[in-house]
Amino acid sequence: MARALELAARGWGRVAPNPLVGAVIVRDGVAVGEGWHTEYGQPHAEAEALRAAGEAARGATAYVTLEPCSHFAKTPPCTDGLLAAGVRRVVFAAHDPNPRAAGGGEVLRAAGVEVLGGVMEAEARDQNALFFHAHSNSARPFVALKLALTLDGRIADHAGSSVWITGEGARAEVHRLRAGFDAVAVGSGTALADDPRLTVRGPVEPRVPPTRVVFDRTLRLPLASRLVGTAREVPVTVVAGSDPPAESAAALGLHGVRVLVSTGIHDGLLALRESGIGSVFVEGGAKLASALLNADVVDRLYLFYAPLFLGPGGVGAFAELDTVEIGAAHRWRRLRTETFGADTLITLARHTGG
Ligand code: AOF
Ligand code: ZN
Repeated sequence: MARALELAARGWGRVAPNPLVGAVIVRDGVAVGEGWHTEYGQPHAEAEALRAAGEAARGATAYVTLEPCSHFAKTPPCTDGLLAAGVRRVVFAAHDPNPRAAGGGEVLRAAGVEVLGGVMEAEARDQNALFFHAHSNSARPFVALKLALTLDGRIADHAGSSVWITGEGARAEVHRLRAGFDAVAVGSGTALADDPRLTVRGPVEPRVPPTRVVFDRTLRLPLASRLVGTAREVPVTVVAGSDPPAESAAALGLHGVRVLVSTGIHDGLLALRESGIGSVFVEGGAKLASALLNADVVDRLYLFYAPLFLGPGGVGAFAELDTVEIGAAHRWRRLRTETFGADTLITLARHTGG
């Protein structure tokens, strides 16, 4: 199953809004076929692994990271494929939250296949957190917050310069992460200070380029910014406050920028979801990061720590967080620690599956 999860990860950036899924067919203790969901609309992981295994699948065990589907949609049901191939046993990680496709476990069991579900389920749910969120009853997008920090929690020096905190490896990882989200967002302060592009320029080319989002209550985003200048190539959405300056809204609209009106951060997220954005990768700055954390709407944290200090004059990432007593503070769940050159990435989840 660990191998199947590894394979599933290869679909990052290519399969959303469908899930990352991996599968391994094992016979007599030997992997005879591997597969993963490579591309939205293409064959499911099980079908790929069965194709690779061929006749060797007869009497074998299939390990799949998601309960095999039982529905006809873009592709025929994987339950049919597994039965036709003569697989004797199916082990899956997470139960399918998609009501249209779920129930494959029962279908297989009724057909005489030995079925075991829930193996490495937590890992599988963490890997597919965006998919599980989309099938939850939450009305807002999945929110990930990424920050590049110094050891003393600064995201910029006293002059506001932030570009060189983390190194090249960490920056490449940020681009890889961006590719898996529907949107990449910053606050207006960061948009003004850095004039970012927020495009994906890394190891994974996203199937659909993420929408660039700016949380910009009073529509300060300059028409001359790189974001506005490229809004017709890769979409830009601005989340404004409830009464944005009409002239700015009209001018942004003329440049191809979508302006959403909101009464606050939570409402802004709902508006994004209504506009079709199921997941947002937020990259700061400090004000937006604190606002999201204070509103308790961050599902996942990607904290890149670079080995330097900038001192109290630097811009603190968390300066505007609400103060809480130690007994009441929420403890995040660590998913991973990884290193990228001199930098360390700590990935944390808010909830189970977050
Ligand atoms: C995938 N890839 O490897 C597996 C999936 O829209 P469809 O027809 O491709 O079906 C999507 C559903 O199928 C998905 O929501 C999930 O419930 C199930 N399994 N989907 O895209 C896969 N195994
Ligand atoms: Zn399937």
